[in-house]
Amino acid sequence: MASLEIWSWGPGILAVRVAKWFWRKNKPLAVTAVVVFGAIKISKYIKRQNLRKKWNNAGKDVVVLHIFQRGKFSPSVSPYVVKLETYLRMAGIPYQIDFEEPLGPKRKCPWITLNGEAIGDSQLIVERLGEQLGKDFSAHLTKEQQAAAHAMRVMTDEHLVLPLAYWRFITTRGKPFMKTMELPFYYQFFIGLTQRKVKQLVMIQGIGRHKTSEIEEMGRKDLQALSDYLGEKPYLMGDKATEVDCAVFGMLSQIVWNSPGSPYLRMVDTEFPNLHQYCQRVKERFWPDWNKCLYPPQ
Ligand SMILES: N[C@@H](CCC(=O)N[C@@H](CS)C(=O)NCC(=O)O)C(=O)O
Repeated sequence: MASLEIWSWGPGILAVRVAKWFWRKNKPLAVTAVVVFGAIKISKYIKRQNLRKKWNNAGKDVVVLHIFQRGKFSPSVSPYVVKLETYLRMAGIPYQIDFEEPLGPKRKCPWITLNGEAIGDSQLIVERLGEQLGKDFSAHLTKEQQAAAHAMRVMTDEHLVLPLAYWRFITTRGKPFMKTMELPFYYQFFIGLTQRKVKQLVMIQGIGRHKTSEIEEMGRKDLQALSDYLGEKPYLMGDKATEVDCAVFGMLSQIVWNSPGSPYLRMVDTEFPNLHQYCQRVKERFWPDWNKCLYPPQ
C-alpha cells in the first residue's frame, strides 16, 4: 500500500519541487510557465465541455462508446472493448464511437455515455443496458446454466486476463503488443509505466509471484475449462449466443489476433482448436465489417 501511495504522489511532489526551483531561479519564466499551463488547461476544459455536449445529444438510447484507438489486427487491443462492442452488436443497440476520451468516470476503458449519463465498466454497462433496453440474452437459461455462465465470465474477465497481461507486458516487455497498434513513436517511453502498473497488479493479486511456467499453466487451465464447456456447441450456452460469449470472445480475440508467438496462441491452435473455431464463428456472425474496424482500415 505504501508503495502505491508513493507512486501516486511522487509526480505531484516532483512538480511542486520543480515549480519552486523555477520560482527561485527565474520569476518571469515561472509566471509565463504558469500562464501557459493555465491556458492549456482551460482550452482542454472547453474542448471537453463541447465534446460532452455532443455526446449528450447523441439521441435517445443511442450509446456513445468511448474507446482507445482501433488495433491493427482486431477492433481493439482491450478485451473489454471487444466484449462490450460485441454485446452492442448482439443486442442491435445503435452506437457511436468516440476515440477522444477513452478513459471514463472510473479512469478505465471502455465506458459509455447513455442519455447524458457516463457509465463505466464493461460488465456494469452490459447489465445496465440489458435491464434498461430489454436486451437480456440469458433469461431463457436455467438457474444452473446462469450460474455456469457467471462463473465462466468471471474466470475470463478477472483471472484469464492476468496470465495474458503478464505475457503481454512482463514476459515480452510489451514488444509484440506495441506492434498490435499504430502508435506514435514516443509511446515506447510510456510502455514502462504500463509495465509497472501491471507488475503492481499481479504482485498484489499474487499471480505475479509464481514462476512463468506456473502462470502459463493457470492460463491453460482456464482455456481448458472454456474448451471443455464449449465442446461441439456453436456458443457457450448452446445454439444461441449470450452475454458470456461477449466476454469470452473479447478475451480470446486478444490471444488469436494480438498475441503472436504466445504460449496461449499455441494452446488454442493445438490443444483447443474448438476455441479457435469459436472465435472465427463469433467474428463472422457479429463482426462482418471486422476489417473496416481495424486501424488502418482494410
Ligand atoms: N473491469 C473493467 C476493466 C477495464 C480495464 O481494465 N481496461 C483497461 C484496458 S484493457 C484500462 O482501462 N487500462 C487503463 C488503466 O488502467 O489505466 C471493465 O470490465 O471494463
